[in-house]
Order: sequence, then C-alpha cells, then structure tokens
Amino acid sequence: MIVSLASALLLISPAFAWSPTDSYAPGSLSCPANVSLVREASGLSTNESDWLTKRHANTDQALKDFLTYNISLTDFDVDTFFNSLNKSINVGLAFSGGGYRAMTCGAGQLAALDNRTTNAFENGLGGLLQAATYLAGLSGGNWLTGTISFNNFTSVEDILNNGSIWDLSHAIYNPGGVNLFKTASVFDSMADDIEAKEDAGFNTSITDIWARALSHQFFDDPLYGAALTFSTLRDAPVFQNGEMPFPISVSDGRYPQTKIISSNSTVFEFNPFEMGSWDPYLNAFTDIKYLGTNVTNGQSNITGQCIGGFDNAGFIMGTSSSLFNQFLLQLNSTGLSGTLYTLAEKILSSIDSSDNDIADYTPNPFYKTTHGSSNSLSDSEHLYLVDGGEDLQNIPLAPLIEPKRELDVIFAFDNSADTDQYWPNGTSMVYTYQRQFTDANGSAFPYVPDMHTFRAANMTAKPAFFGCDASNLTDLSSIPPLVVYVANRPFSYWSNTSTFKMSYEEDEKRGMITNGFEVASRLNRTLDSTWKECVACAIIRRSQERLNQAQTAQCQACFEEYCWNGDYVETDVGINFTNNGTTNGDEENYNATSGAGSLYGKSELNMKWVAVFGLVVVGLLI
Ligand SMILES: *[C@@H]1O[C@H](CO)[C@@H](O)[C@H](O)[C@H]1NC(C)=O
Ligand SMILES: *[C@@H]1O[C@H](CO)[C@@H](O)[C@H](O)[C@H]1NC(C)=O
Ligand SMILES: *[C@@H]1O[C@H](CO)[C@@H](O)[C@H](O)[C@H]1NC(C)=O
Ligand SMILES: *[C@@H]1O[C@H](CO)[C@@H](O)[C@H](O)[C@H]1NC(C)=O
Ligand SMILES: *[C@@H]1O[C@H](CO)[C@@H](O)[C@H](O)[C@H]1NC(C)=O
Ligand SMILES: *[C@@H]1O[C@H](CO)[C@@H](O)[C@H](O)[C@H]1NC(C)=O
Ligand SMILES: *[C@@H]1O[C@H](CO)[C@@H](O)[C@H](O)[C@H]1NC(C)=O
Ligand SMILES: *[C@@H]1O[C@H](CO)[C@@H](O)[C@H](O)[C@H]1NC(C)=O
Ligand SMILES: *[C@@H]1O[C@H](CO)[C@@H](O)[C@H](O)[C@H]1NC(C)=O
Ligand SMILES: *[C@@H]1O[C@H](CO)[C@@H](O)[C@H](O)[C@H]1NC(C)=O
Ligand SMILES: *[C@@H]1O[C@H](CO)[C@@H](O)[C@H](O)[C@H]1NC(C)=O
Ligand SMILES: CC(=O)N[C@H]1CO[C@H](CO)[C@@H](O)[C@@H]1O
Repeated sequence: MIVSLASALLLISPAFAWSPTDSYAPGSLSCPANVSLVREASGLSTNESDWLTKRHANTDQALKDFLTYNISLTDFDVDTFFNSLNKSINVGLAFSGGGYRAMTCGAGQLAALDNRTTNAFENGLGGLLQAATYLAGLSGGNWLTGTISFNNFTSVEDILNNGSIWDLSHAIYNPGGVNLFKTASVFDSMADDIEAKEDAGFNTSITDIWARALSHQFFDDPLYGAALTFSTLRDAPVFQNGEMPFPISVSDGRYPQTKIISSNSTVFEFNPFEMGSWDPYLNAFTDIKYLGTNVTNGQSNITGQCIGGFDNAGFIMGTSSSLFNQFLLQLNSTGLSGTLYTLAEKILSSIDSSDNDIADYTPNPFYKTTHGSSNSLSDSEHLYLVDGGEDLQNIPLAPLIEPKRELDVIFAFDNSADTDQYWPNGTSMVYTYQRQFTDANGSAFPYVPDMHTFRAANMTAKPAFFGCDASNLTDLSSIPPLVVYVANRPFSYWSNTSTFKMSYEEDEKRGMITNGFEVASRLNRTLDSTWKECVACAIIRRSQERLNQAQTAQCQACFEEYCWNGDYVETDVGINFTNNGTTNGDEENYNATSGAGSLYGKSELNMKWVAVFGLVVVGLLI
C-alpha cells in the first residue's frame, strides 16, 4: 500500500489542533472548562484508556493474523488461545537514541515489523507494528517515531520512495548544501520563528533553534512543522481510530548546573494527551495541549485563558535530543551573520555553557502541584528538560514498564554507541534494571547481566530475551513485561556510524536502513528459520503464565535459544564480526574499524564539519 506523502501531509491542516497562531509562536485559547490541567499520576488518563479500547480492536485482530499466517506454531491453536484471554495483549516497541544512526537503524528495524514494507511479511516480522499498542522513541529514536507518527503514520518505505523528507545529505547546519541562498533563507525563517515565540512572551533556548532546524528534515508542509503540535494527533483520524500505536517521546528533567544520574532522574514522557512523569518526585501529568500556560497547581493565573501551540512537535522531538545542541553552539565561532547569529548569540550569552543542552519549558506546568514526594520540581517557576539519554537509559523503557500500562512484551531496539567502536553493550538495559531499586515508582524490570556478558554471551550478536519466567521475577515489585532486546549489528552494512555524523548520502542512509531490517529479522529469517515463531512465543508468554497454560515444546526450544540463562560470561570479546553478525569464532573476520559506514572520533568529525561549515559561511559572506 503506497500512500502519497503529499496527500498524507494534508493531515497537517488548520482544521486540526495546531498552534492557535498558525505559527511557531504559542497563543491564547480557552482553557477546558472546570478542570485542573494537572492530575496525579495514579493511573492511565481516561483519554488513554478510551483510546486503548479502539486500538485493541485493531491489535487483537492483527495479532491473530501475526500468529496465523506465514508462521508454523506447533501444538498451538490461535482461536482457542484468544478465546481463553481475558484481556488484550499489549506489545510495546522502544527505539533508542543515537543521532541519525539510531534513526536510520531504527527505521530499518521498524520497517521489518511493518506489514506495509515490501517483503516484511515474507522475510521479516511484518504485522508486528500493526499489532503493537505503544511506540516509544528517545532522541534519535524519537526522530523516527515522531516522523512516522506526525506524517499520518506513514511508512519508512513511503518516506524512502517519496523522498521529500529525511534528505540527510545536508547536515542541518547547512540545509541548502551548495545552494547558499537556500541556507541563508532557511536560517532567516528559523530566526523569524524563534523571534515570534520570544515576542509572545516565552523564553527560548538553543533547543528551539535545534528543533526548527530538525523540523526541516521531518516535515514538508509549507511551514516545516512550525505550527504542528504534538496534541494535533488527537484530531487525526489515523490516531483517533486506533490505526497506529500510541507514540511516546522521552526526556529527562534537570536543574541548571546539575548533572543527571539515572537513579534519581525524573523521566518525562510526552504523549498525544499528556506530558509528565510517573516518577515519585513529580508523580503528575499535565494536558500537553496547554503547555505554556502560567498555572498554579493546575489552574491558569488568568481564569479561563490558556496557551496553545507551545507543544510544537518538532520542539518536543528536539527536547528529547537536546544533547545535539552542541552543533549549534559552533555557529558563533564561524562568523555566521544575520538574524540567526544575533539570536544565537543572545541565547548563548544568557545561559551558562554547561546548560546549553536544556530545553526551557517555563512556565512550569507543575508549579505548586502537590502530587510528588519532593517539592524540588514543583516549587520552581521554571521547568528544564534535557536529552532523554542523559541518565544513560538510552532506550525509552520507562513509560513501557509502568505497571499501569500492563505490557506483556517490549521489543527494545538498542542502537546506542556504547563501545569504542560505537556498538551497543547493554548499558541502557543495565541502568533501567538498576533504577527500579532506587526510584520506587513501582516499575519493575527483568534481571539482566553486566555489560561484559551482554557482548561475551552474544546477546548483542543476536536478540536476547529477558524475564522469560515470571516465577523467577516474584522478588521484584511487580511482574515486568518480557523484554526482547535487539542490538545494532553489521550484516550488509557497517552501521556503527558516529552519533555525531550529521549527514548521510542516499546510499549510506539506505545501507543503514537495510541493515536495520536484517538486524530485526535475523538476516531476513535466514539465520534462524524459527525466528518469527520465537517472537510469537515471547508475545504470548505472559498471557500463558497468567492462564496457567503450559509452554509448547517449540516455545521451550526458542526460550532455550534466546533467554538469558542467568550466567555471567567472563571470556574476552573481540571487536570482529562475521558476515552474519556473530562475534568471531575461527571464521573469517571483519575488522569493524575498516567498515564503510564507520566514522571514528568526535574530534575528527568536528574538524570535518567545521571545515565544511566554514566554507559555507565564507560562501555566504562573498
Ligand atoms: C492518512 O492515511 C490514511 C490511511 O493510509 C488515508 O486513508 C488518509 O487519506 C490519509 N489522510 C490524509 C489526510 O492524507
Ligand atoms: C500482513 O500481510 C499479510 C499478507 O498480505 C496478511 O495475510 C496479514 O493479514 C497482514 N497482517 C496484518 C496485521 O495486517
Ligand atoms: C533482506 O530483506 C530486505 C528487504 O526486502 C532487502 O532489502 C535486503 O537486501 C535483504 N537482505 C539480504 C541479505 O537478502
Ligand atoms: C540526584 O543525585 C545527585 C547525586 O547524588 C544530586 O547531586 C542531585 O541533587 C540529586 N537530584 C535530585 C533531584 O534529588
Ligand atoms: C499570568 O502569567 C503571565 C505569563 O504567562 C503573566 O504575563 C501575567 O502577568 C500573569 N497574570 C496575572 C494576572 O498574574
Ligand atoms: C561563542 O559563544 C560562546 C558562549 O557564549 C563564547 O564563550 C565564545 O566566546 C563565542 N565565540 C565567538 C568566536 O564569538
Ligand atoms: C506567572 O504568573 C504569576 C502571577 O500570577 C507571575 O508572578 C509569574 O511571574 C508568572 N510566571 C511566568 C513564568 O510568567
Ligand atoms: C559499555 O559501554 C559503556 C558506555 O556506555 C562503557 O563505559 C563501558 O566501559 C562498556 N563496558 C563494556 C564491558 O564494554
Ligand atoms: C558466541 O558466538 C560465537 C560465534 O558464533 C560462538 O563461538 C560462541 O560460543 C558464542 N558464545 C556463547 C557464550 O554462546
Ligand atoms: C580482528 O580481525 C583482524 C583481522 O582478521 C585481526 O588481526 C584482529 O586481531 C582481530 N581483532 C580482535 C579483537 O579479535
Ligand atoms: C556465520 O558466518 C560464518 C562465517 O562467515 C559461518 O561459518 C557460519 O556458519 C555462519 N553462521 C550461520 C548461522 O549462518
Ligand atoms: C526470585 C528469583 O528466582 N530470582 C532469580 C532470577 O534470576 C536471576 C538471574 O539468574 C537470579 O539472580 C535471581 O535470584
């Protein structure tokens, strides 16, 4: 099914809930009558619960199809199983951060789960996206989930075929490429957007510039998403009818001048209805549509009058990835002229350099709220958020392990650059595991090994399942979902590019995406012809446990193959990969550092782009 993106983007029309000013500037609108804008995080919002009913009507059928066609489950009758269920199965997908690497690898992984992708049904896990309830993204992963969600739930394949977005051949600090006039005019219009927000009385931060630049890659409406809000989705039929999963973006709360550590960070989530945190310090959500409203304990300081348009989709996507603000910090050292320079300088001079990763959500929507265990966030008139990966939980798992959401299984796609060669080593899983013991918000996460074992036991070479037996998890505060961990790995392409590689030629981008497809599909189901069956076993596991149904011999064999057995492995691991993604045995080796896609060293890279950027600026000045 090919949907033309041009028509898909009709979604972004003033008929929907976008900024009341039709621009990047927030503006006034009426508050919802007689309700507080803030609620305690005591359960799912009514909006989310109502939406789930509609989504489940679709996912129940999609899951049945997934378990029925192009799969051979032995001793398992799909109808009998579904008839025995007393609740819908919730599948969550989580895409890690890691810049364009994470976005493109994640795009391939997502495409392998999307029935709309050519061959995904035959050679991948096509249909799993259609069966998923939640879709979470963080930083580069949220560029992926956000682009898909806010373009009428388009598919990766449509984006590649259409070509009007995700043109990554020019870095965002050089949007026009050799066309210097284009670069200058893009910068000018960005500057206008940000000035408009300032003129409307809101603080801006370097994240606003970053967000506007990013939006040019993600939205191709005439305003490049300047007026597109996160809450727009509520009014989009594709979301209203439950035809897409529930998108969630993750950021962290942080005070200026402090460093985040994972054990006590406040993880914020943004979804089409709300923004807030399940964590005990805050324990509250606010209606995302009215962010920007000056409130005291959820009541606007001007009765009945609220702000809309602050929840700009690109701004929220930029907030989750604000670590990259450092690119824009280079702007001033290059001698860029014009309004953007003036603005950047103004913003930079007003903040300490150690705080340039901060996105300013002032006025604090949680000002004087009383739902949390600490007043540190609610006493401040300001709220600052930073990149969701700054607490080292680079996979957006927090919203998906929230017990109220009752997930059965999470597919955790890890495209992090943990090792020196920019491959994942399970760091994010370890931090999320540990956090449950210090941050008592009731969430639980399965036992995981240390990072060394992740690599040495091939749990980054092939997918690994955690929390396979609920009976082993009774010591935790609740039974967590089963987690299917899938790490970036080279098959047809060296996908270990630097997080800070900010431009990709078309063939590089496609190489990354195809490799991602191969990662999620176990090399198009050639490395394990039972991969789809094993995924099915993971999906149905918690239901079977609840219903006291025995696992089939086929599923037992899968769990034998993919579940962590509790052992720690201390043997050394090399950095070589075979051409099927496994760590070297005695086979032919490939040295990761020689890979076409690999680009080492931040300093080398910075030098490279500074040089390119310098040329552009020289061009502008001539
Ligand atoms: C959004 O996508 C759906 C399903 O692909 C399509 O039917 C609909 O026309 C699209 N909406 C817009 C506004 O383009
Ligand atoms: C995926 O596509 C296949 C083949 O076209 C179809 O049989 C199956 O029902 C589809 N599944 C979903 C969830 O759409
Ligand atoms: C795997 O399938 C994808 C999608 O059809 C395709 O692009 C890729 O070339 C295949 N990989 C191999 C090794 O055949
Ligand atoms: C989190 O812990 C760090 C280090 O112990 C500390 O500096 C910081 O103030 C704590 N933050 C909160 C919100 O308690
Ligand atoms: C309400 O808050 C706005 C800022 O959002 C401020 O400009 C205004 O003065 C406040 N109004 C009152 C009545 O305090
Ligand atoms: C660039 O901005 C930083 C932070 O404001 C400042 O310290 C530095 O001196 C500026 N560099 C130039 C060349 O203007
Ligand atoms: C919000 O309004 C109050 C008055 O009600 C004012 O004192 C405060 O400065 C305003 N805060 C912001 C961030 O505009
Ligand atoms: C794993 O990655 C982290 C960075 O995320 C690094 O500090 C650590 O040394 C790595 N550990 C192993 C065993 O590879
Ligand atoms: C990891 O994979 C390699 C290559 O396939 C194999 O030689 C090794 O035994 C595996 N290690 C473990 C702990 O399974
Ligand atoms: C990787 O492979 C190269 C070439 O085959 C070999 O020289 C090197 O020692 C290997 N490195 C590791 C860490 O196994
Ligand atoms: C992986 O590749 C190596 C060498 O290329 C080969 O010896 C091995 O059999 C392959 N493993 C699988 C499962 O295909
Ligand atoms: C309650 C329980 O049995 N917990 C075990 C689950 O598995 C991990 C890893 O093997 C053990 O460390 C726990 O003790």
